[in-house]
Amino acid sequence: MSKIDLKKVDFETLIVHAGQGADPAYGALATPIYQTSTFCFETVEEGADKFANKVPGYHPVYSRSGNPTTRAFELKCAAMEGGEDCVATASGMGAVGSVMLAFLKQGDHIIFDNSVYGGTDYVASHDLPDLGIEVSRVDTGDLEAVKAAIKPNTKIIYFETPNNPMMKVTDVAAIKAIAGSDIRVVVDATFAPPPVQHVLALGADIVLHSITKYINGHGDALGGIVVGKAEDITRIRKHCMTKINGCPPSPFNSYLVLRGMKTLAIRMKKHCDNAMAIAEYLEKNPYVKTVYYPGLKSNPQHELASRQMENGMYGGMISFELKDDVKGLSSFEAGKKLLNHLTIPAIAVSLGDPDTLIEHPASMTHAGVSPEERLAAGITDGLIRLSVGLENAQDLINDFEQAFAAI
Ligand code: LCS
Repeated sequence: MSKIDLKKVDFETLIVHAGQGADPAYGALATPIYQTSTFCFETVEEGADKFANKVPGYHPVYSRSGNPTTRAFELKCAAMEGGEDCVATASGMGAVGSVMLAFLKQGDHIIFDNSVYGGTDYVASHDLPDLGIEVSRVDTGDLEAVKAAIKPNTKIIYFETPNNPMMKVTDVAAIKAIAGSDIRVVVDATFAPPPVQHVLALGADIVLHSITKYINGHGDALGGIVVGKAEDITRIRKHCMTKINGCPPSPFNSYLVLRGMKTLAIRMKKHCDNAMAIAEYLEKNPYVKTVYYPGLKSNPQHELASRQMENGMYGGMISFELKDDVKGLSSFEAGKKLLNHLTIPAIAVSLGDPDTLIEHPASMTHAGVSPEERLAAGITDGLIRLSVGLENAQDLINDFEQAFAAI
């Protein structure tokens, strides 16, 4: 383990070293991939003691409940978020599902933001009600509506900030003040991981991420994490992640994420700088009706975003909508042409990759959300979502220029 006092160093240093150090076996600097399903005991007594947690230190017994490569990844993520502990999962949805099953039972109530990732929306609209869990959908940007939705059986308030795909920012501290100590505030911060924001410090009880996105950052592994108080994380790990969900990440994927996270600080800065340049370009473009990016001064949530997000960074995600009369085409038809003419962005879902990705939420990430719910959340058929990559910003702008010209 690293000897550095992580409390005394900047995030740029912390993210390189946290959770890692010379490996105890041979001193390897890069954390080895412990590609094993099980771990041997010298004696029956040692096995029994390890299962009974009577052995000090980290002592994995079976890779579903613990693996040294995955543990290094978890410890790095706990340090990244400033939380007591972390549990890693095989995907972001594994993290979402494990939190739900750990803290909700039949008859409980959860307040969900009215606009979340399509997969999470399915959990709120179908899976939880099927289990006898009451779900209220409210706009968590409307604090009075959140207050009014609270019931005696409310256990969780759940939202993404910024949210997928509208970039709506929810005031974490204000929601926690409404929730009080009995209701857990669970925040999906996938769209803006540290160092862009630290939602536990703002008052969230639990933060989760799809690390498939920025945290791994290379578009080559799925994964999820949940960070919070040690007691909560133990409950999620023991009762859900390792049991009913059974969804640990593979040691190889944990290794990939550890590798990717070494550059998280510099990658996020570049994603944010590029996104700001492109949002400003799109805002001035005569064919664009609206740009959704909290970094823009014209964004109605810019002041809140500036309080909640750090060091002038607002994330690398932008959504925008074209005007309805672009060369005689509807916003949707013009948008399709624009995407088909771009040469640098890949037409693909997911986000947070080095490559710029562009997609159409209504037919892709949010196709499973009902048209009424989509419209209520602002997801029109003409909305386009852009995950700004690490390429040169001017190259991306030039590509947009030629694609707009070709519509
Ligand atoms: N939370 C958010 C905010 C997400 O955007 C996603 C996936 C998940 C959770 C689930 O994570 P996964 O299981 O995929 O690791 N979002 C996707 C998207 O916008 N395009 O493709 C996947």
